[in-house]
Amino acid sequence: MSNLSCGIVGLPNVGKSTLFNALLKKVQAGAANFPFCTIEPNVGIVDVPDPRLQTLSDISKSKKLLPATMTFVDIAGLVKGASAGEGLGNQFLANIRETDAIVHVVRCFEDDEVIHVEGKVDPISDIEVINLELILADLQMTDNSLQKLERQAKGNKDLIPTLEALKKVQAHLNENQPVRSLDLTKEEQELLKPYHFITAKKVIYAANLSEDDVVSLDSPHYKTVLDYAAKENSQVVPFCAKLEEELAQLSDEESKEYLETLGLNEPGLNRLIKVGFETLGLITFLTTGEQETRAWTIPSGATAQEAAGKIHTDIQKGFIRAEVVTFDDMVTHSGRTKAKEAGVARSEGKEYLIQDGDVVLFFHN
Ligand SMILES: Nc1nc2c(ncn2[C@@H]2O[C@H](COP(=O)(O)OP(=O)(O)OP(=O)(O)O)[C@@H](O)[C@H]2O)c(=O)[nH]1
Ligand SMILES: [Mg+2]
Repeated sequence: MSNLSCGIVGLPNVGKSTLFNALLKKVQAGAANFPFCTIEPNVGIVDVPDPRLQTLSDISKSKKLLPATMTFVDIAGLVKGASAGEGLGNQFLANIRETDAIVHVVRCFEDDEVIHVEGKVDPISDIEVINLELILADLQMTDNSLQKLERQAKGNKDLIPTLEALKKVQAHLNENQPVRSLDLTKEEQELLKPYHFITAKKVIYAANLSEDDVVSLDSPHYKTVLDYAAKENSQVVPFCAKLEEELAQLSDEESKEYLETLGLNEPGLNRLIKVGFETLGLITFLTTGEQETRAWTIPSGATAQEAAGKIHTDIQKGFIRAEVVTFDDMVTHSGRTKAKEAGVARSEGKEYLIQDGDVVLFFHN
């Protein structure tokens, strides 16, 4: 997958599909007030909101504007015992094995009309149910893989390091711990990559709050989620699926006005995507010209030459130099030409570490 992807998990009927639809700004997934509304997974690609693109595009009079994108996968809800076949089971987790991060939707809103599978709103207990099911799903896969690998390793000694690493994972999962909290060497991490453990991925808790609570952030449920997440170094993004659903149907202008009347400065979805970026250690660099203005996603710490490869392998191979102007300088000087005249365009070599918001022009042969 070339762009970033997130799998959405949570109990049934907590607002996963409502969130998914709001992200896509259209109704693609069925969302309704009964558990297991979603059966088949929904996959959608969302533009990463970045106001810098419009600004640059106006300066360059670009014909096209190409934001970075993020893929979201909305799957069936999990319940206690899913790994043993309860509810719809855990088979749908296979659809999010290869995503980069997990968005865990947690119900924090009270509403007697909306069915809660456990009968009452209790975010921590809900989180623990899901986290345990994710651990059990990884454990099932590990157990199966180990059986096969043990047989194969008898005839092929090269497989022994993988076997040992898997056993380490198995023991950890057996203690009800997620793979992400296991200390693994670089080698072990490489060997285990093909297994795509769900609990090795970073988690972002998306706390689904009521319309009032999302403004005041004064909900005890929300606070318990914050505390829980802090202990495992995970991020929490508060949002209100109902509100996001309404916002998604408005124009940008209307949505902005509506948010202002509520005292909010941006949609929760934008925060979710931003936090997704941070959590995965990603940054954006920009290219702009008459043809197009475009956002590119790279890992923080990527060099200019690596960034060039994002655009085309030829530019990476034949890299000569990168001419870098910061976004702010592009705005101050109304474009690259004047920025150069003002002496704020830097010429950087292949080892230069790209910074978020760099507007880059690559020279190559
Ligand atoms: N009051 C209120 N209701 C919500 C909110 N978010 C979702 N709902 C309602 O909860 C119900 C379930 O929402 P879905 O988005 O279908 O939930 P889901 O998590 O996808 O459920 P499954 O697909 O069954 O796992 C719908 O009737 C939503 O309108 C919210 O923030 N507030
Ligand atoms: Mg759903």
